[in-house]
Amino acid sequence: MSKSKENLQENLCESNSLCECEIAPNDGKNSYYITTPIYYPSGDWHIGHCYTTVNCDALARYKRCKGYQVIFGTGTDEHGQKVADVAASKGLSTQTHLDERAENIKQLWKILDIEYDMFIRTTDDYHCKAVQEIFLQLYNQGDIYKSNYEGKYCTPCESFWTPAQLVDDCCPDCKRPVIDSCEECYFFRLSRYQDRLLDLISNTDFLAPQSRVNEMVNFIKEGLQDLAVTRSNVKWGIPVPWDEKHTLYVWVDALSNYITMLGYGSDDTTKFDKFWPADLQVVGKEIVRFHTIIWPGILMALKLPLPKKVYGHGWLLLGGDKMSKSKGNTANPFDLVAKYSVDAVRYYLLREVPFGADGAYTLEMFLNRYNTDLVNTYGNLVSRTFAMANQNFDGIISKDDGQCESIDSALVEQIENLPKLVDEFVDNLNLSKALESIINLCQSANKYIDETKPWLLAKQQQSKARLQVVLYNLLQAIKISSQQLSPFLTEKPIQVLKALGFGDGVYRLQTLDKLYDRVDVKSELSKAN
Ligand code: ME8
Repeated sequence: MSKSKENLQENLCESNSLCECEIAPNDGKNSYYITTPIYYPSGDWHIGHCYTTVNCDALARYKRCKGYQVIFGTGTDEHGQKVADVAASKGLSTQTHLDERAENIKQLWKILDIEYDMFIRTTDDYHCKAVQEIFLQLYNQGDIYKSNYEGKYCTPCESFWTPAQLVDDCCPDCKRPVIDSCEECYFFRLSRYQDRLLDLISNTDFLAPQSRVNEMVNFIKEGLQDLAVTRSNVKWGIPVPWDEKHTLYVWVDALSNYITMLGYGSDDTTKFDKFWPADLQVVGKEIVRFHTIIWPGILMALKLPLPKKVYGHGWLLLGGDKMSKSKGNTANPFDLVAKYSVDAVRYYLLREVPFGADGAYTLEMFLNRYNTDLVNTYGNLVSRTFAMANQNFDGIISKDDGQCESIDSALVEQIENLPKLVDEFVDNLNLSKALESIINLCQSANKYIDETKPWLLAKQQQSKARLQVVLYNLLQAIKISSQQLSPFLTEKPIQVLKALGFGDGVYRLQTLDKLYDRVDVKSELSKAN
């Protein structure tokens, strides 16, 4: 376990944490394997990559808190002509370019507090070797055969298309022109698995959200073609072991990462035996087809269990008219974290756009979300309550049974209901709603302050006991909301939990710096312009 992971668990546990009681316990099965796509190191990493990864990280953290043994896997997809071309255009060797990009994304995950357990690079030796084993097995059992490919090829997407799939004679994915391709290559007998794939997608929960199912069903019903899975003119790829003038075409190589990362095809399959099949594979909607048709097709051929769920989330739209070149750096995640904090960036990515849907990213929306929810609601609740508890009780507040009033019960009920509510939202992968419900509790607690007027109670000696009840309830709201926030936001909620000094039913507050600084949106926007 990494140091930071240890600290997190410790802090959570010390503070009567999620893992002990507040998150509903797990369902008896104690392993959980979650993956992101492995990303192409062809351009700069942007907040779209962070979107998937932060969401998976929050889920992984949540599951760890519930007591699951989690493997959260991510990595980089390093083969293909495109990366080789990008390296060449920078005057770098392909390997040098890839090493730099992999280091850079690890740096990004570090500043975003992404606690991955496995990071795979498809140029890793163990992966290349395992992929060759997989390919050989598929060939030996007749799932791979050699033939001539004649059709259309999109070089930027590295995708083969049939003429019927083209849109206006262009690639249906990127809309760029395709070239005629005629070459000898190896094919995967995907057509063999058509009926089973149709059944999988139409009749099970394999693909979510439901809105993506129809498109895949229609695609399969049009008839699945066998798939060209090697190229003969791409040098930067894994060679076909028995026919080295062919290299494996990206998808068989890339998709296999999800099992080679666990040791499949190596001498040590302990992790694979324990963690496969994956519980959740999260991908952007543009690669749902690869993950719900080609990937299960390959697994069926290998006679391996299928992932329990593939979730195709929507896109953060970065190219809206508000994003101009001169503003480009505002969407640079390194800059965003440095300027506005890791909590701010994670919060935006988890809260703003419901997971299945598309949504725009703008600096303005990002800053407003931060100001409204983190500064004005959560941060403000914590600072007001800490200030009053310190002023009136030297920061030591215990539960006083006598003085409960009807205005307290609604807040107490909301506090008690929150863990279950969050749990249900997380189960449905609705992290945005989970966060909304936590911030709602903070809003209610702020309203409770306005209504109970603790500053007036503080003025009279005879209302001191009542003031104590009010502050205790507020600290409970802070404790529960911070616990619930801690898998999502990695910085401040943990500090708050520590500073609450909760033990044996008593809060012994410690010093706590201001959580979040309000940002002047207008001036930030004008600086960015
Ligand atoms: O497709 N909004 O890699 P890739 C939301 N190597 N998510 C986004 C996004 C956006 N604007 N932009 C990127 C590949 N993503 C392959 C995958 S897996 C075996 C191989 C996220 O670098 C989203 O998860 O193009 C998307 O699917 C992925 O990055 C694409 O990353």
